[in-house]
Amino acid sequence: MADASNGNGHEHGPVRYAAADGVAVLTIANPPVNALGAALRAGLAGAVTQAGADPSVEAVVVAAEGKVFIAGADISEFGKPPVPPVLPDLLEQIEAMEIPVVAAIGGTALGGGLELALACHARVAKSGAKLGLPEVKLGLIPGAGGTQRLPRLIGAAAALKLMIDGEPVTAGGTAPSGLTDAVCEGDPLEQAIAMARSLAQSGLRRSRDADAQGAREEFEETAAALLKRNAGHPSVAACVEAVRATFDLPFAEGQAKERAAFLSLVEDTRSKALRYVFFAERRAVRPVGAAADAQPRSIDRAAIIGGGTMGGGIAMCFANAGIPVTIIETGQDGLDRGLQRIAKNYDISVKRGSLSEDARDARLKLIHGSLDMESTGEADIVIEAVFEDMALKKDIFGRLGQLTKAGTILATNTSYLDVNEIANASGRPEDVLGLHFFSPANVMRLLEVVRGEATDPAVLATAMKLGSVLGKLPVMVGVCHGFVGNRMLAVRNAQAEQLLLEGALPQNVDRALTAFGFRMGPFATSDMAGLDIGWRMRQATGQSAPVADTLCEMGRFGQKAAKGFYRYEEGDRTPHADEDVSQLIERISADRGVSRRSFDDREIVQRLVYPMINEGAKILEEGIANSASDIDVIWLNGYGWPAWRGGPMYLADQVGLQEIARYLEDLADELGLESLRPSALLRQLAAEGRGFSSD
Ligand code: T1G
Repeated sequence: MADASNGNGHEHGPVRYAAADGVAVLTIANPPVNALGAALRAGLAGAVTQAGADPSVEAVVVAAEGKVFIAGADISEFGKPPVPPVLPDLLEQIEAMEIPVVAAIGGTALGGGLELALACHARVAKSGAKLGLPEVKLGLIPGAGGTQRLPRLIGAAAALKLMIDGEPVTAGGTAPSGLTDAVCEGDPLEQAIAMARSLAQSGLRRSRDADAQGAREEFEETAAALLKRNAGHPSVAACVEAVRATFDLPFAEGQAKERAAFLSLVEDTRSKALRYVFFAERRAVRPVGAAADAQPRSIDRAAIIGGGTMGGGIAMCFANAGIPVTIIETGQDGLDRGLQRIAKNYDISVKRGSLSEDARDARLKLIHGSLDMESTGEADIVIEAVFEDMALKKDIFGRLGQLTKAGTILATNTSYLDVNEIANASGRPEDVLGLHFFSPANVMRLLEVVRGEATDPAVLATAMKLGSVLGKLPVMVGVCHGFVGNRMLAVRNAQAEQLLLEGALPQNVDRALTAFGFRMGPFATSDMAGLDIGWRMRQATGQSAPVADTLCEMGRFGQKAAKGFYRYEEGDRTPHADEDVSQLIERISADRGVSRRSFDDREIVQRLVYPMINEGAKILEEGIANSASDIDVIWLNGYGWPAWRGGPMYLADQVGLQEIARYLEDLADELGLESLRPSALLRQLAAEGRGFSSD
């Protein structure tokens, strides 16, 4: 390897320069992910200039420290005044070099990181290195030549698919041929140096000089299919136009077209929201307060109390992470059903091709069953996932407090009950917290980590780390009825039900919310989950929802009863408006003397979302959530809030809190509901002309 000690070493900011035996090695060291911020771009420009000016240097290799080669442009710089050298100019400088520049890709290369490698004259990658252009996930397109160079290396159709999919491919695995020039096991540096030397003799080639690869009609067919599947996505159309230019325009003109589209998308509100979400999700998983300084405990064995849908899904999360787990049930039939459901779920994944048979078998070997609570004795964490009955949960935690070893974490998966009351029943509340998984637990990323008033910070730190180990998105929340997500959902559903009484029908409300960007509206969602769940909760808490309660009394529990708010054909989950329900709703309105009126989509969205935002403000006031962005992350990952709208609290800042406060005052007056009045925090921020976001 080139040695800086020979006097040819030099530091260019986060780039180490070391020339030896005719090859200059530029090593990027810009933790945590070598993002191409201004300092790194300047460092690379300086190092490349030094190499080009040194007559003893006949070739260059660009390498990087860490598990990530380059994570891409620095996303935090978007929307700010550009600082030269901008990335396209830097890449043009690299590509224009008269001596060969070879990329030694030892780890993940994404976005501008892969574009830098494409501008090099060759690419040597470590086997398994992830290579991708994920810009569409940020509502962007590659903005540093990727739409022009990649098609010239792997073909226009393949390039377009890779960009629109946004997922990385792996070197030596799923990467299309032409993306790399060589793949090696281990560190690619030595092979990259050898390739650089070889190119110095044989002459270099630039991807920009190649013709567009692949048949035009194949590209156009691919483009048409992708445009149809992603109708309305701003990045997709721009990507197609930019890649199409590789057939019709010289490189420079195509790159100019790409750059114009990229700069326009950077200013698009949808991209701004997606970039907000990128950072919000990374902030959310970091423990805060005393938990941030606490040492997490190790979790080598787990136990789940309850082998139902939730318990089985949670057990799968542990097995998927390679952690042995025991499911404890009260009867053999229940245990067998639970284990069979898990095996079936894995078989479905194998059939879909998303899981190998070996992986399935390995995971099943990690999942054990028991009828004896004593078998929790060896577990480092026990998660209770029985149905929502406080007396039962308290009995279980009383026994777990006796049966488990000191330091074992005891967690309840309750979705709304008082975690403090459950914790106190254990006799060791400091080891107890809530781990609110979302159904299906083996699929949904969100995990609300519910801190009890006595929960030890080390227990919280362990839970946050475990959440990430299980591939979840753990967000710390406090104890209240429904924590964060379900508490706001209850407010939204109450308004949805109220709208039915005032004149809307389920299909009107659901259509407004799906047009807003939700995959499903509140009524179709209730039918899918089962109306009886909410009915039981309302009966337990003395609440009522006239329409939903009446439907339950009629046995219309939703999809499982082939009718709820909608009716369903045999074996088909498509909701169909039901005239019987419309007449029932109109009757209930009449019985209450409510004169019905129509509502447009805009008013329906305001009616459902603004009270949710107000509840989010109360959640912040009470310290139940640590930040407004945590509330957004919960709604994005647990309730299907459209990511390109940022989240309810992000939306509030876009709408303006003054308008929301004014709307809520009017609504509270109209409905005579004091609970709808703007919260103190919302009123204060509105008066100060501020928003929820601290940024
Ligand atoms: N810019 C700025 N900060 C970034 C970053 C980026 N591209 N990527 C990661 N970070 C921060 C992140 O916020 C976190 O900060 C820390 O690094 C670790 O991240 C011109 C326009 C590379 C797979 O979209 O996918 O290039 O919380 O927790 O789990 O055409 O980071 O520590 O303060 O995610 O090991 C395209 C985004 C940009 C890739 C590593 N690139 N990054 O995952 O770490 S647009 C991306 C990732 C672009 C060009 C276009 C992942 C990772 P903090 P992390 P990780």
